[in-house]
Amino acid sequence: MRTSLDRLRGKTALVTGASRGIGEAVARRLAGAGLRVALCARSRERLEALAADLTAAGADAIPLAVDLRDEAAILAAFGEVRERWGGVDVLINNAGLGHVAPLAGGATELWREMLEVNVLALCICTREALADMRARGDIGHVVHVSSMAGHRVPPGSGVYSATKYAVRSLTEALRRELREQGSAIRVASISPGLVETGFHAAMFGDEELARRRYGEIVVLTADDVADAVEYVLAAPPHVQVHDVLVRPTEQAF
Ligand code: NJP
Repeated sequence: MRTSLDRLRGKTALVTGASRGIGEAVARRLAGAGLRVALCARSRERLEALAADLTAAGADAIPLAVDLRDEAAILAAFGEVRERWGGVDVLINNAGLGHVAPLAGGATELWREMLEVNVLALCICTREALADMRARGDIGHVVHVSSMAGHRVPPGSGVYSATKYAVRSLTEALRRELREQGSAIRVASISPGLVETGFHAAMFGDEELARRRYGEIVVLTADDVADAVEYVLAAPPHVQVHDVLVRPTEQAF
């Protein structure tokens, strides 16, 4: 199987959660391969710095400061990409978060945020990207960055895990919808295990705790996940890599 993204040179990718971690690594990888990259997240300054960095290296990148809990802001971001580049060919639904919010006693607002970003925004972005892909020859690729928590339930991760099980079912549902419609658009889900990013510091509100967690075993890097995204996107059009699970070798659960 070819492992080069050459076929996608000049195409447009929109990456959510591009301000750091896995999203940033994927955005860098795609820009390096010659795709135009729209960078979405809330942290405007980080996106502007990343876009400037990628542009200085010869890529085409735009920062789109968007809170994915705000549908109007999502629609405006897609509108901007359409105006500038004609629409999206590759969507990387990567933005996501976890909260410590148990089913017994957890705060509704924390559950709501996980559901809105991890599930609802992913659906809205997918719908908007599909409209673009249809208008651009009914071809394209949607990649969800899901989680191993969508394949088994880690202790204490109730609603977070539920959001990632939802992503798993949404991946298969979209694959079926697209097949029924005879579309050439492909969909994939990538489920990482433990990856060293800002995720756990944000989840626990404690950088030291996150650092200790990442120090217990040799964990994945954001680049390891970008490798999986590249593998999925580089598959030739007749090959749909649908479900990728990537754990650190030492991860037990
Ligand atoms: O996490 P982190 P990762 N609107 O916290 C953005 C999954 N995963 O890279 O808005 C817009 O460094 C946030 O941007 P900002 C995980 O579930 C990870 O590890 O500027 N954007 C940032 O760019 C997630 O789906 C691990 O704060 C919003 C990004 O999301 C994906 O990997 C394990 C937003 C989060 O970056 C990437 O996470 C696993 C909003 N409302 C699955 N809220 C792992 N790291 O171990 C957040 O199984 N973002």
